[in-house]
Amino acid sequence: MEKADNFLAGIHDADYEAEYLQTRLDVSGLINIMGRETESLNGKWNFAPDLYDTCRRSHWFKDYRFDANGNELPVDYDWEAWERLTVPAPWNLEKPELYYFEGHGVYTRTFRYIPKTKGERLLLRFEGAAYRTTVFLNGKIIGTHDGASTPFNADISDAVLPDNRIVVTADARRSPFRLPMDNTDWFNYGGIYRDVYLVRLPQIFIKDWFVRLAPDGTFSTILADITANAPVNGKALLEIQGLGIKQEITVQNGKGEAKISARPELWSPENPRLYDVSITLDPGGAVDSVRDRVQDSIGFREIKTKGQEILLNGKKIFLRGICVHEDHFALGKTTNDEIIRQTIRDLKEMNGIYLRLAHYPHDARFARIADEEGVLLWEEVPVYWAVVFDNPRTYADAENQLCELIMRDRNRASVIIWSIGNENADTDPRLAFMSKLAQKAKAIDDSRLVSAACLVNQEKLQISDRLADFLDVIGINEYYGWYDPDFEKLPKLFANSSPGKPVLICEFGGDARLGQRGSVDDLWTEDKQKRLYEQQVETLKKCPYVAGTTPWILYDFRCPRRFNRYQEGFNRKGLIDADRKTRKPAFFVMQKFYAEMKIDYSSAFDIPKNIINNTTHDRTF
Ligand code: GCB
Repeated sequence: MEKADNFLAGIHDADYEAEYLQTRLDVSGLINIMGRETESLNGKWNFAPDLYDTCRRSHWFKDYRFDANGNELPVDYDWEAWERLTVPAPWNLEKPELYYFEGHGVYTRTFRYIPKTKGERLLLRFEGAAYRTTVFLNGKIIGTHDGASTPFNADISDAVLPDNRIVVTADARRSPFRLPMDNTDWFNYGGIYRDVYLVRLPQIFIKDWFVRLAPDGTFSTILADITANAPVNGKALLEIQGLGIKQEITVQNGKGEAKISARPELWSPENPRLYDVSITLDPGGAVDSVRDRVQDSIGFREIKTKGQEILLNGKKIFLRGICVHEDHFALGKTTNDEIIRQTIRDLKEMNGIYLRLAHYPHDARFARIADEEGVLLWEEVPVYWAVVFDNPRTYADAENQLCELIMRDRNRASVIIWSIGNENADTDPRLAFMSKLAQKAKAIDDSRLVSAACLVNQEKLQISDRLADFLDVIGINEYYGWYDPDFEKLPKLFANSSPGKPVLICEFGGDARLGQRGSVDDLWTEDKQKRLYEQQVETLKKCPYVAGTTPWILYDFRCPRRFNRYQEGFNRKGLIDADRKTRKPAFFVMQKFYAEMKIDYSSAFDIPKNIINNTTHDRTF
């Protein structure tokens, strides 16, 4: 009997996981699905917690219930009899018994599939599942993905049948080797908590496209790169409505690029102008495939630094922002358009234009809605605290998550900064790890800034982190007046430092339990938090190299490290309660500060005279 048929064999195999790691669902297979038609697999899935990972050890997914003679075997699972959980949702909020569950879980459901066109490929797509996910279809291993917050997909064309059973194992254990590692200041939600869907694709299709304004200071060139799923030779047609662009692009070996002269209206918070972009691929006569066509709405803007300033479309900008976690009192890490739009309304009420999406990639809808709403974004990978920086596999995981995020969002004008980490001590292994990540981000995206939220050098009381040499913008987290009660260190820190680059204060703040009152010296009160914010903004606004601020944090959020009488399982540094409605007084301190910091960049659209006439759209340089 082959091992796969013996449902008991795995219990003696210490290395049982190896076979699931042979096919990785990583960035190399990731497909840009923006604007494509999808068929949702959301809904109720059967689920069982599987603490000992028996599904993978004993090959439950093969559904081997009878031996060759038809005898029923004593298998330990029963798909249909299992309880039904909602997908997408973190399992923790589905049932009280699962609240602190951090183990393996098994999900399963069935679906029907009938091909619609000849040669059609079928893609199975997950927008986010935590942390290590192994996917099986009709008894076959499809592959394994690592990372809790980035999308992954698999081409299941060769495994799909009219009637299908999909089995997904999710391993949400924390580990020092994972990203995030085992100690974080947020809740470790598990399971399939973002959308799952099918996408039908022609045999030859556009796997990825990257369309942006050339970051050359002239605002007059659009760059486009396209990649097909196979090394075809043919052509593609790029159309941009509203600019009159119809540009033919030669595709060779599956790749094509164009440099197009154009003068789009520039995207900005005040004018979030998006253009309808479409690309049609003609894979050449040799291939009998339906022509693939993708569509997207894309904004064109330039983000740069000059000395200690950040320039949006050539004009100095102060990033009036705040941090936000993806954590909702009822839905946890699952989100929807309305939650995102409300977050943006709250930001705008505070006179803000910028959000730090901490500390991992948020749902893909965020950047799409931010594009429409004119909100600038900092997006981050979970290289958080004491990562095992000298482990090559941890690095490979970090780089993969970064690349998946960049590939997902690099057509979004709203995203202006890739953050490669948060509060990591300045050691040699960390420098090697994170400088490589910074270089990677630059290599695959020339149209954004790279940053990280760094620690202050407390010994020197200085902004001096060796990673800064690899960053465009230095992010700093400082908690003067809270973790370090000596607020006077903040002005000293600024006076002691000459970073030579723009600095973003990525975090400051302190906890306040909603409704808790007291003197300005009583911790946990709204009064103390308000005073702390007043002190902070007075100091921050005088520092010439501070180019923006994102205090910690917009809403209170769940955190299993926080159990004093005011916290009760939540980090209470929000300016708005966990109910996402009730404002604390410090909210209005930021509102006032940001009203003062509004910079008029309406003149950002003044285009240098010498390029005004250069508006032909029909040629490639
Ligand atoms: C930090 C971390 C953030 C925490 C915050 C806090 O420095 O970056 O993840 O939640 O402080 O509240 O302590």
